[in-house]
Amino acid sequence: MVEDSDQNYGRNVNKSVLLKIVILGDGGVGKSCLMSRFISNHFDDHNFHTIGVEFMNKMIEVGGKQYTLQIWDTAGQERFKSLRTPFYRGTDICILAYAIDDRSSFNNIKTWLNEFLHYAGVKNGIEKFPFIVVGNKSDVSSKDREVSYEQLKQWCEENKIATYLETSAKTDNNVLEAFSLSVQRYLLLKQTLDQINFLVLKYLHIIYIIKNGYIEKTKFLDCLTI
Ligand SMILES: Nc1nc2c(ncn2[C@@H]2O[C@H](COP(=O)(O)OP(=O)(O)OP(=O)(O)O)[C@@H](O)[C@H]2O)c(=O)[nH]1
Ligand SMILES: [Mg+2]
Repeated sequence: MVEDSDQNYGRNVNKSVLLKIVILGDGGVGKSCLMSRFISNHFDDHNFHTIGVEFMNKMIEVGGKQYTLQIWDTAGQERFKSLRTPFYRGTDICILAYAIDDRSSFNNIKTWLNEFLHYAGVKNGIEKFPFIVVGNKSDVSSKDREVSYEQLKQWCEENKIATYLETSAKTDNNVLEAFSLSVQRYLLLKQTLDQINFLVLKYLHIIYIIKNGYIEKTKFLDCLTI
């Protein structure tokens, strides 16, 4: 997360939060289409695979506050692994995508999760990082569906991921909701982490204030004014 602020005569006139989001998943699940639907409300029925990574920015309002989402669309094909993984570091939110008419792309979500955890250097555990699992192509007919919503729900519960939904880049179903939900999840987890990172401990007659893992100050109870 980066806070951008423009100073004007010492006043803070503009403050926006930049969040880096990466979209991961097998080739062909619709990652690039999800990004272009969200960025420019456009759907292209093309068949070009992404090579490496591409990123685009878009502003979004969540809870009355503006966020600039920097969305990194990655190449899902295995041969591009070395081109995409260096971009995982510094990610704020990770979208794990599969296509509901492609069972193997759903089975591979775990591999994508592990690849991200490894290269992004996530140490706090899955449940403390904002992941969102997206089952794309929800517009396909029921006879072509290979993964049910129940299976998505069950997989996410088993893997401690609280945020998931089905989308369609083609019919514009739940696309804005997916990005908005991911920011909400990010904010919720950040709030919880901030609380954990600010602890006031009382031990014997001394108060310890622990902020971001460091002991910031200690005071004797007698002269305490926090
Ligand atoms: N029916 C349907 N087709 C979709 C949807 N989203 C994408 N597609 C189609 O799926 C194909 C692949 O879409 P892409 O967005 O290029 O897939 P990708 O995940 O970016 O693939 P890589 O770049 O190779 O990793 C294209 O032919 C799209 O038109 C959707 O919501 N519904
Ligand atoms: Mg692509």
